[in-house]
Amino acid sequence: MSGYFDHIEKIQYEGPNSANPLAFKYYDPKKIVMGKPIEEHLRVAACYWHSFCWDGHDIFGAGTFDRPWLSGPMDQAAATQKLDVAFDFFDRLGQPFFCFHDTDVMAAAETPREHVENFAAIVDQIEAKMDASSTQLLWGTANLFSHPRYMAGGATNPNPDVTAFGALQVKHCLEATHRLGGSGYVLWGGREGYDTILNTNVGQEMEQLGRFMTMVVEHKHKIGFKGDIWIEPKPHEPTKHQYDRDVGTVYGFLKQYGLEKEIGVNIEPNHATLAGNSFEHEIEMANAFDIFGSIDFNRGDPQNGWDTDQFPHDLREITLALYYILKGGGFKNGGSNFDAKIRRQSSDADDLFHGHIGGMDLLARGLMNAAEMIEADALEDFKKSRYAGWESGLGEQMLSGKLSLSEMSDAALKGNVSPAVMSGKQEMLENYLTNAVK
Ligand code: XUL
Ligand code: CO
Repeated sequence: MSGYFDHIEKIQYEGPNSANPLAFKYYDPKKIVMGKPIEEHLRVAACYWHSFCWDGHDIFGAGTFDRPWLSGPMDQAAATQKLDVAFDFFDRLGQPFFCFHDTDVMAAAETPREHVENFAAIVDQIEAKMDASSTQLLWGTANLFSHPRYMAGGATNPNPDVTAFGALQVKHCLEATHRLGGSGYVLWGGREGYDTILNTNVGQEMEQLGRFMTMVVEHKHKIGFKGDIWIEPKPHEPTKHQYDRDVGTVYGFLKQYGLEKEIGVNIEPNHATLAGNSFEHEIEMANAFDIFGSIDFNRGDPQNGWDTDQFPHDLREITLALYYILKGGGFKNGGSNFDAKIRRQSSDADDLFHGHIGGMDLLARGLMNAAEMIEADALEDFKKSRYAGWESGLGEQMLSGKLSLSEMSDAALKGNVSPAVMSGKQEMLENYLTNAVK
């Protein structure tokens, strides 16, 4: 008990008719959907950074939240207090998982040795906390973007000494993730990109990134970590161009370095929309390439062109996302991390609960909708008939490599028919989705 959340009772499932804002209306963890409890489908996680490391400051103003552990230097005592508060929150919410960056949890460090010592000290404490709690680690990650040393990137820095510091952080964080039983390890390339092409050797930086990722994979196998490694795509912010801009780009990069069977993706909706993609497009691209891993659930704001990291609230979008996640086989080592922060004016301690409760209820509703859609799968049936031509005859022969371009062309000449148009039935399918969102 940290004392910080003492006024908040443990959050319970009370059902859709409850008027209690501090209760789950839909997230009934043990309820069976498609043969599995909701909690096992969703594997919901809270993130450490937005929930416990941010005091509400923005570029125009100071912190607005009362977070005593953030009021002074981030020394060992403050890191310990933060950990107490975080686990108090997880326990009251009944949170199955959490995610962290190394620098979120530890006392601040300047030198490599200090980093190793301070991180090791807090990992011991995290392990003790986890032993006394039901909250598990979903994934860990190293922060290679906040410290000024990383202003020109971690793996893609022009100075190999900076990359060596990054290697030290990743090595220790990957080992800690393994030790704490995490099921994934994330690499988000926040500054693995550039601000101006005038000072940047793109080809050189890609080579550095390719080798760095390969080293991470080699180390994973060396230490026997059985979880997954995921790259988190994002097109820009903080840098103008980030190399891991979206799922398709990440797949091309993985193929180039022979890593497509070793590394998957952690998809974030607000990153997808910043890249000009929809959330469901990114999920389906990952399914198509067989690199789907995990999700950082959040949303942007259509009027703002940056990563606002808000808690999700669009049931139609979440239903569709969960439909495609389930169609791809659902989460395995991955899960639903809320990489989301409450707004700067949400300054009460209980606002953190409202954000997570709303997000978890929304995911549970989306999951139930998606499961119903799959039961009588009108979208699948429609697509099956739409693409039926590719299962036999000319379509099958082309796909199985039996026809050359000339033979395909000859087949068109031989039949000499102008193919009939076939309706895509967009409105009918959109109506179907609208009616499936309950
Ligand atoms: C930044 C972002 C990160 C990653 C982890 O946009 O999403 O918090 O999730 O480094
Ligand atoms: Co994220």
